[in-house]
Amino acid sequence: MEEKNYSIDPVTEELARKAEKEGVETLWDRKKAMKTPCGFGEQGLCCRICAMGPCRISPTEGKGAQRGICGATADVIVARNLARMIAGGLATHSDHGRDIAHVLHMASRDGNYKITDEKKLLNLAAEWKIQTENRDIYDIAHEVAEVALNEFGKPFGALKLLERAPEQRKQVWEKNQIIPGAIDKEIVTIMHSTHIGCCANAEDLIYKGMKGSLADGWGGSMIGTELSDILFGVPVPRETEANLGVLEEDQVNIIVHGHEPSLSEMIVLAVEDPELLQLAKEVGAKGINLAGMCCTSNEVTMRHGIKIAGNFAQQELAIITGAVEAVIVDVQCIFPALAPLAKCYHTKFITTSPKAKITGATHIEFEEEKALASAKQIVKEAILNFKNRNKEKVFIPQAKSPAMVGYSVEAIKNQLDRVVNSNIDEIGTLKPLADCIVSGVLRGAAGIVGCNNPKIKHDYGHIELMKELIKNDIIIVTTGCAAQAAAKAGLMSKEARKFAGKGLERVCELVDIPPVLHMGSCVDISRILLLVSELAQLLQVDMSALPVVGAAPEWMSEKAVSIGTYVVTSGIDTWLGVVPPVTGSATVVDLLTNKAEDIVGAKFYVEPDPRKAAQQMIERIEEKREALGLSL
Ligand code: SF4
Ligand code: WCC
Ligand code: FE2
Repeated sequence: MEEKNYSIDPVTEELARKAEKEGVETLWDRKKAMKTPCGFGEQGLCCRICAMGPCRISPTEGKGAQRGICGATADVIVARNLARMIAGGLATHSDHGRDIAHVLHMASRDGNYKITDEKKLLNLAAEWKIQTENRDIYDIAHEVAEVALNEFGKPFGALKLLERAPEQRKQVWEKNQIIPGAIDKEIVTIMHSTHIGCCANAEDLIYKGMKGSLADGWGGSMIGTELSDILFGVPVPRETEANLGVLEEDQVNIIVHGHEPSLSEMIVLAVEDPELLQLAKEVGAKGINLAGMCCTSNEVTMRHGIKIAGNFAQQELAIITGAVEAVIVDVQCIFPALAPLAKCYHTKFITTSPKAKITGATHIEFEEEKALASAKQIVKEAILNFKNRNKEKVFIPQAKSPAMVGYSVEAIKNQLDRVVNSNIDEIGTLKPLADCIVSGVLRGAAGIVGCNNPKIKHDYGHIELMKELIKNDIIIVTTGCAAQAAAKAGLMSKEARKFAGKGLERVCELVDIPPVLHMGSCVDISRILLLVSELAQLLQVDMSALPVVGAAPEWMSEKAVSIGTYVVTSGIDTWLGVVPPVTGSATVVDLLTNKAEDIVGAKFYVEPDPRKAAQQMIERIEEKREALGLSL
């Protein structure tokens, strides 16, 4: 059978061939069927905001329609579309954060959801000036949850967590009037301003997008991460395995896919239930094997070492193994294609969230009030499905890679303490990391995040970029599907230090870490913001001064647009491997890839070739080092 050439991951290639043999389609087939994408859409030049349109602006100046029927220019249409993408991403991450806040609000000593990290709760309570003395920990938790929930709709004031940014950064935001208020308000304002006949100034729309994006990174996402840690525990380093080879032939295989840990944490508990294990034995399985996809996977691997089945582009392939009894999903990044595909195998495709019902799926609503019971019911469905497995259709690729995961900021500090002489120095800080960067042992750091996108060979964008950077002594922190690519490629194993340059290799040895650190899910990019923010404060500079860069080599979602924008707005240059739909406006392109630097101290770069991107990032890092007077 012909090479598919879709992916650098042999497991993915093998299963894509199996799909072809069995006559089922995957995203790559549909990508081919899509033929050439619409040029107007690709450049952001199509507007369907009102029913006088849709209007399409000719990409050639002076030729064809130059304005929409209302008179909107290409600049306005492109900027409006981009702002709406940011609002979409901001809404998605933030609604996740809000859900977690509700879960914290219902947490109780005898309920399903409990407080796992009291210290983190008390720290946050203190930060928010919530009374903690002589109070029950659950009363404190509920008040923290209320304050968090208020961040979504409060009528006055800036978002509280922005306070964590360095002074210099806050001044940049203030000067440009992009300090966000309530999270929901920022979404509403973008939707309002981009309505027909409202804001028609491209620059102003980009500012609104930047402001909104900050309500994601330093708002909804950060609330999601903080409160998840309080509820389910701050991640610590642990071992796991990654790729579809983690599926087990003789066990009930369950995949959790989606985003919110409130569901997956309960599934993790349910699969350990003795009665359910007994049931699994009764149906002829040796046990229950739980594995994850996308960010749900990141959440449960960070906190429990649950195995990583794969990333975004592999969700169909999991079903195509023929060995998965159930794919349990909640929200975001779930292909509707899983519904018809599951029908070609025995897999049960179970949706659980009222926010994401999918035609053709089995919907079993996950009720947080009776979370564990709901989770058990869902797991039971999976077990009972084991008997329907068609052995002839089963093919589990053997390949999987060992990985160390669980590098929260707290865990990183803990690792760094290994090189601290506690008689002289304070422990529990990022100072050793700062020292390594200052001395040049590490040249800098890169945050590599985001999705898969069939416009880029699967995982190639992530892995090539990571390899180039670690070779050049740039330490990598990663989240989302990029992190899973790294885990699969073996870059998160301790042996991976051999791919690192001399300096990074030495640091990995001393601190006992891999060169690529898994920091969690996409909402956990808030962890990266805090890491960079703390480093900047240690070195008494703005975040934009640090030799630190960001990249989303295979991004695809609106969430990624919001993330990229808040990372840039936080002062970190960001490389995109996929061109965003903005090329129809020279003004918008200039704002994002050039003028942004004067405004917020960082800008976007677009480079589909990961090797070239790596060179550009290295150059940029060296420029920043020079500007800071750090050793060359
Ligand atoms: Fe056309 Fe203006 Fe309506 Fe957009 S808002 S569809 S450009 S008339
Ligand atoms: Ni985050 Fe991208 Fe994965 Fe979805 S899970 S596919 S947004 S990186
Ligand atoms: Fe995600």
